[in-house]
This record gives sequence, C-alpha cells and structure tokens, in this order.
Amino acid sequence: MSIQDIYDAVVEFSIDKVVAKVNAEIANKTEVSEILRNGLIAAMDEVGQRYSEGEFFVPEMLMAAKAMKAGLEVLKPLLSQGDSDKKGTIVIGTVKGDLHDIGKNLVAMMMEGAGFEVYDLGVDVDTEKFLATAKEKNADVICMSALLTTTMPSMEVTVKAIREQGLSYKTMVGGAPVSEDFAKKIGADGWSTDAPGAVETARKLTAK
Ligand code: B1M
Repeated sequence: MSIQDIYDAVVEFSIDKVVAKVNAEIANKTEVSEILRNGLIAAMDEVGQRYSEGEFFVPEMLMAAKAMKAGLEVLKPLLSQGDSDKKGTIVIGTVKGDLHDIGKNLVAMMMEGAGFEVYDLGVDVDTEKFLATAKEKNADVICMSALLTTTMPSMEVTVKAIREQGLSYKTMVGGAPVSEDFAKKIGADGWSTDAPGAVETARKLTAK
C-alpha cells in the first residue's frame, strides 16, 4: 500500500479504489499534504500530460476528475478542520467560461480550514456575480481561479471593475496558467501557485 496506489487509481478512473486508498493512507497516518501532492494532484498532471499527447480525451479527463473529487471529499474533513477564529470573508469562483473547479475547491476547503468565511460561487463566474456577492457578504478578498489561458483575461476585467467602481475589495488570482507576472500586470493584490500558498496570501491581504 502506498501513495502510488492513489495515483494509479486516479489515472485508472477508479472512484472506489481512490476512496479506499485515501482512507488507507489516512489510517496509516500519512500527511494529508503528501496524499494531495504526490497522489491526487500528481495523478491529474499525468492525466493532463496524456491528454496533451493524444492518449486521453475529454471523457477521460472528466472520469479522472470524478475520481480525484471523490478523494478530495474523503480529505475534506481533515482540510477544513483547524483554526476556528474568524479571519476574514472570501468570495471565490472559477472565472467566466471556465469549468475547472478541482483546484478552486481545494483552495476553498483550505481557506475554510484556516478560519476564513468562504462563499464559493462555483464555476463560470462573471464579474457581476463576483461583485454582487462581495457586496452582499461584505467580502475582504475576491479569489479567482482559471485553468485555461483563454479565460485568464476575465480576471483583469474584474480587477478593473473594482478599481473603476472605487471598491475596496482585495483580489487574488491563481490556477495552473496564472503567473506572478500576470497577477502584477493585471493589478491583482495577490497570487499563489497552490492552495496552501493561497491561504498564506489571504492571511496577508486580510491582516489588520
Ligand atoms: Co481541462 N484542460 N479542459 N478539463 N484539464 C487542462 C487545464 C489542460 C492544461 C490540459 C492539457 O492540455 N494538458 C488544458 C488547458 C490548456 C490551456 O489553456 N493552457 C485543458 C483543456 C484544453 C480543456 C478543454 C478546452 C478541452 C476541450 O473541451 N477540448 C475543456 C475546457 C472546458 C471549460 O472549462 N470551458 C476542458 C475540460 C476539462 C474537464 C471538464 C474534462 C476536466 C475538469 C473537471 C473539473 O474540474 N470538474 C478537465 C481536467 C480535469 C483537466 C486537467 C487534466 C486537470 C485539472 C485539475 O483538476 N488539476 C488539466 C491538466 C492539468 O492541469 N495538468 C486540464 C488538479 C488541481 C488540484 O490543480 O486546478 O491547477 P489546479 O489547482 C492548483 C493550482 O493551480 C492552485 O491550487 C491548486 C493546487 O493546490 N490554484 C489556485 C487553483 N486555483 C487557484 C486560485 C488561487 C490560488 C491558487 O487563488 C485565487
């Protein structure tokens, strides 16, 4: 039994096996970060690689995503337990035109675990929805995730709208194609390459 079994189960699209193997690693006291990084996330990178090489197609990406999500559900109670002091209010979503939600879900779970109040708007979220929810919930930070190079520009639309409307929400961007240079270029307040880093950045952005 090893982390490699989790990786293999995702690449084989076996939901039952992923759930069983993740539970086994938890029972084995393996670090959650290790299960995530070397098991579930590494397997999705492999799936993306196989898609790029023409070995997998969209249905295979979808099946792997379902297997990964099943594994994340098992980990969720461990990711969301932690600091109970309220830190700040976060509105998070995957940007307009983009349906990838696994990384965004992970960021949301870890932020909840860190004590933030998190409003997750799901996928395909436009600027109006981000701003309307931020106003309604009196948010501190609007967090935007994008996995497609074609959807990254809508992050800039939201950042610009905040500036033009004279609003004070901080913004954070992330997702595989999003770089620190891009974040700076569009005027976002924060950026992170992964979920733990997103929590750190949110802490800095909400520090009083
Ligand atoms: Co898509 N897809 N996909 N896909 N898919 C990618 C992203 C791709 C890189 C695959 C490839 O070509 N190798 C490619 C994008 C190319 C590009 O634009 N550069 C791609 C493509 C092309 C497409 C379609 C266009 C395919 C098609 O239809 N022809 C299509 C687009 C649909 C749409 O969105 N409109 C599509 C569809 C899909 C599925 C629906 C089948 C499925 C998504 C299911 C779902 O999410 N519910 C899917 C999947 C699964 C992938 C890959 C294989 C895996 C993504 C994933 O979940 N990774 C992906 C290849 C890859 O990334 N290696 C691929 C695991 C996840 C934990 O990582 O989301 O990166 P990630 O999140 C990370 C960090 O980025 C960060 O934290 C997380 C880790 O801790 N992070 C943040 C994320 N958000 C953050 C926000 C933050 C901070 C950090 O602050 C706010």
